[in-house]
Amino acid sequence: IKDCMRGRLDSQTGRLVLGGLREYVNKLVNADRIIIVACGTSWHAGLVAEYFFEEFCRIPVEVEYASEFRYRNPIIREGDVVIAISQSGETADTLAAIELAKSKGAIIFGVCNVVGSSIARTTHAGAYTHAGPEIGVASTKAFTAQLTVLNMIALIVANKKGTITEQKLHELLVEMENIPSKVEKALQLNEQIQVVAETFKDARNFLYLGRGYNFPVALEGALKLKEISYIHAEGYPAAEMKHGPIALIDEEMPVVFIATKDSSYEKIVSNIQEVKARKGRVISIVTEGDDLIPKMSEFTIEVPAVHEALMPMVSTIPLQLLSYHIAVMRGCNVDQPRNLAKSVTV
Ligand code: F1P
Repeated sequence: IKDCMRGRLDSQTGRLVLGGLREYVNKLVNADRIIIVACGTSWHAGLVAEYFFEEFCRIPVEVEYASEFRYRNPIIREGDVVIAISQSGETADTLAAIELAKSKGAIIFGVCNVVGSSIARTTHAGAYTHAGPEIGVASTKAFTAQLTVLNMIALIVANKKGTITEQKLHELLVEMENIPSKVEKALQLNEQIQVVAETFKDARNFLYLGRGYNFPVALEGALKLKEISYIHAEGYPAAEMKHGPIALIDEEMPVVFIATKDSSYEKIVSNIQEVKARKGRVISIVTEGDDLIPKMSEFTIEVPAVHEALMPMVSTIPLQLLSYHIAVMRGCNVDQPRNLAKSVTV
């Protein structure tokens, strides 16, 4: 994250700069709509960005699976701008989605980790995440870095559009600068999370629930568990639970709530009550100092407080650790999960 942010705040002028956006930045500022295309974890980063861009830039955002987008005949109008997100920069579906959007006249921004990768080369402008090489196949630190860069882009656009006050911008930038130390704190939860992993390592299913900015985090937590532990897991918006997944809950079902202190806190407390009433086993990720949700949970993991729009960068960490420990305890190869490739190039 430090690398992502380095040099992004011009110390002379105090202005935000992202060199890779070049002359195209005004396309984003004047965009009528942003279409984000990506796959897997990168798609989840895109979902977080949807919340962030809509809140601070007031630009409508659509987040598309590149693997679907490329095979339909999407409507792209003048004024639409595409952002493609990819860790490897080589994902075939994302590349094909970019080519399709380009053929319809769209301007494409890339958010890639691998410098000089195919996606980085084919986009008009963009920014690298500089997360360093992902050793394992499953994306982890790339996700945090993608969120950092996407937030930076959104803040630059919001600043230029005037949809964010100077005070709010300053507040978010200060919070962003503090994220690395908060991530470090979250990593120290390791031993606590090992205990949770030990308890649930033989579970056959997991449910992950979150609201608002933590909804994509729920999806990402479930994906990490599937990818490296081979346990069936579903991520869902907590508010959607009553429209179906609630039927799955019984005394065997671990339910991970990403329930940090934010504007939907009270609502998620009711969702936890609904799960408890059906004897589901509640594991909650909460903000440090929360004294209500821990009383309702079998296990509680506390993460440092942070602005809700930035929370995904912190609340994802315990979920990654949980998947990691469960995978190791089940004897799975965390770096090279079965059936998965680092770059899905077909
Ligand atoms: C997309 C992705 C990863 C996932 C796995 C397969 O890759 O779905 O999120 O962890 O490696 O590919 P990318 O386009 O972000 O490189």
